[in-house]
Amino acid sequence: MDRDGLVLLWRGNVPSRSRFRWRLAQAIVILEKQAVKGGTVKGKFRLLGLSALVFGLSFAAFSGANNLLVNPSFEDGVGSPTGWNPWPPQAPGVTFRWDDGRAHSGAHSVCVEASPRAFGMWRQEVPVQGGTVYILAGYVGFEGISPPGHCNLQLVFRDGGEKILERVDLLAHSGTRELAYDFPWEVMVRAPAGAALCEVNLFLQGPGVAWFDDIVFAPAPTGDIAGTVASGGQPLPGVRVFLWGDPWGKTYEAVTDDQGRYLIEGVPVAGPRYLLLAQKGGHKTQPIGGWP
Ligand SMILES: [Ca+2]
Repeated sequence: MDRDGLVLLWRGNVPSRSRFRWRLAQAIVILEKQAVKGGTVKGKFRLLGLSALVFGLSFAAFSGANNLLVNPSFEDGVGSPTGWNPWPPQAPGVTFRWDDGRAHSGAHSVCVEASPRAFGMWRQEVPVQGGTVYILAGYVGFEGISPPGHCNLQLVFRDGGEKILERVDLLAHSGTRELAYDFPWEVMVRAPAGAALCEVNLFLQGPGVAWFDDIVFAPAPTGDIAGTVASGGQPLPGVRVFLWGDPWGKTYEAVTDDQGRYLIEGVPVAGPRYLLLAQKGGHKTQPIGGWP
């Protein structure tokens, strides 16, 4: 921070290998500090009401309450899994199976087997809203995949006219592995503006075999961040407070009221990789807080 009047209240952990990879947030953070040239700025904030959401996220995701996918565990269907379609429909060198011999939960998963350079995927299309942050996770297993062959979960966002707006490929796998959870921290991505539809693709490029089970595609839980900013023990009105980080893809902003209070609403629970900043003329730049 090198601008006068911009105070770093707290900064989250940023060890990501991918901009879509997140750890869960600390539920409560309180900061107090710190003398700066030209005045004392004291910042406090806490995450309100997030702890249950945060710590329940991995399990809540599988409760089905928020999952937008139909038949995410592939247990329903007659002859083929309800809600899911193989694509492309005619794919030389590709076999699609509704597998009853391997599963993470229940009795079924879906399977794709492909010869070298052939590719195929199980697909479900889901209505989405541009600007909303979604989580994606699921169980992926594979056998005998040789690079450049790979399998992964994939999102393709389209507008109302079906034009592709953005494609998001999660970590690609090759080799052999039993069904295991992708991704332990969940992956979050903001739907681009104008998005109306998202394909959730369970993708394989051969050679090899891939299995998928218990897929979750859901709006990320959100919470509010509130706190106060004070100077010399007195509430400081008119302070601009920013929350800034990926994968939100935008800055959340609030201005403190005459009691020095601010409230930032509807923030996706995707911490703790973000910066919380406060800015007011007459106060000097000063880092506070640090790595949790
Ligand atoms: Ca299943």
